Amino acid sequence: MTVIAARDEREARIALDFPILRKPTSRGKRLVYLDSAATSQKPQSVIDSLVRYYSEYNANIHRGVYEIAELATEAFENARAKLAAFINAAEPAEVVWTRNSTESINLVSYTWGQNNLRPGDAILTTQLEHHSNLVPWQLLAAKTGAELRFIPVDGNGMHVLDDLDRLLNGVKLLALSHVSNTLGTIAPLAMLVRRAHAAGARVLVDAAQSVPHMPVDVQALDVDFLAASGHKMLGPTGIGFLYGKRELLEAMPPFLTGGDMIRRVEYLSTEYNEIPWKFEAGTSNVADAIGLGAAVDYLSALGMDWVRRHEMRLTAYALGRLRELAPRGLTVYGPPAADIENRAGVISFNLGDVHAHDVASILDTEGVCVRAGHHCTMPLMERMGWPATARASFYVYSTEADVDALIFALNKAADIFKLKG
Ligand code: 7TS
Repeated sequence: MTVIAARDEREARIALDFPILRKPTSRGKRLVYLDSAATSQKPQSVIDSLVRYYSEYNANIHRGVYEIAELATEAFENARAKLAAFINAAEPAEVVWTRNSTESINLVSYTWGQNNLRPGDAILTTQLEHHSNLVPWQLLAAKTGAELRFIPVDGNGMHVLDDLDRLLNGVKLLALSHVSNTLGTIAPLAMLVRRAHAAGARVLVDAAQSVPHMPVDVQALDVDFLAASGHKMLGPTGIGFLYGKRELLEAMPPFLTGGDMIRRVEYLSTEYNEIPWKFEAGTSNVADAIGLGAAVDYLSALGMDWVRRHEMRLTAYALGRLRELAPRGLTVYGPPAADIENRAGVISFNLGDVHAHDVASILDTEGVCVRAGHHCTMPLMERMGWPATARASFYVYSTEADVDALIFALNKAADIFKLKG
């Protein structure tokens, strides 16, 4: 049984590439997956690439001289080159494989951070950050004696930049998310990078929610480091990457040590490998790197401009339809609907006083998957005074029919909780 529902033929065709979307829920409902900010679904081509690797050329890389080992090494390095081209890195060596955004950010904090920060320096971040781009800097500040500062946000979750010059004074690192995973706010990145560089700071971008959803050009943006996760961009779990400018990566000490990251080892000393392998100790996640390469192929074929336009259209449609529920107590958070240019396909909301978890549980009975809670941004929730929100998030396979299913299920929740309408 095919249970895809879409208004547009192209949308329907994309959804058909994702086998999980064709499988009804245990209640016999169509799966309406609106939690892509947590993790994305995987197209058949990515799943096939993993099966092909394991069934046809599984071998350890960078050491075998036999045919399948050479095939595995070539596919692994090819995936790195595809990713480098995808974000327009100057060369593949500037892309280091990690497990995810979290590991990428920790890598920079432990290596670059511990070697470049001292008492009197400052790290600047924002009030919007995911814990992954906050806790590493808290730790670094505690270890080095540096001060941790925050760019504030207003009630809509938009950056407040009036005081930027003062905030940037003495800053060695600006570490910020490109897109907020809770509110969908898109940071004015190009301007912030320019201002940070003018103040003598390096910039790390947490791109976990941007690289999957819009064109990101690391050279045009001139960012120093950028972190992202494969699983949020149609790729497998357990693989992510860190982009870093060559001169920075070369000057940094290794993070983890062991096999593969060495050129020559003696009993008492070691000469490290060149970048990017200096940062890839131990057997790499070969299969998932190759799978992420297949995901990059899929996204490149769609075109990232199309992906962004698709999500903008869908977000505008969803914000319009959610307004219908305002009389029943539905509140939408984040940048205003008119500001669609500054908003990604992430919509946080609450339905009256009903706890977001209860709303999400009722939506689940209709096959609609949303996340509820603090979204790993507890300080932001505290700043906004919200105990929790429910969050719908879109991706390439999301359709207007998915939004319609969300609205239908929200009306059901409002009926159950006897909210007027
Ligand atoms: N940064 C941002 C902006 C994120 O949204 C996430 C994950 C991370 C970092 C961490 O990514 P990881 O792959 O290393 O775990 N965000 C979410 C989310 O919003 N719901 O589940 C995970």
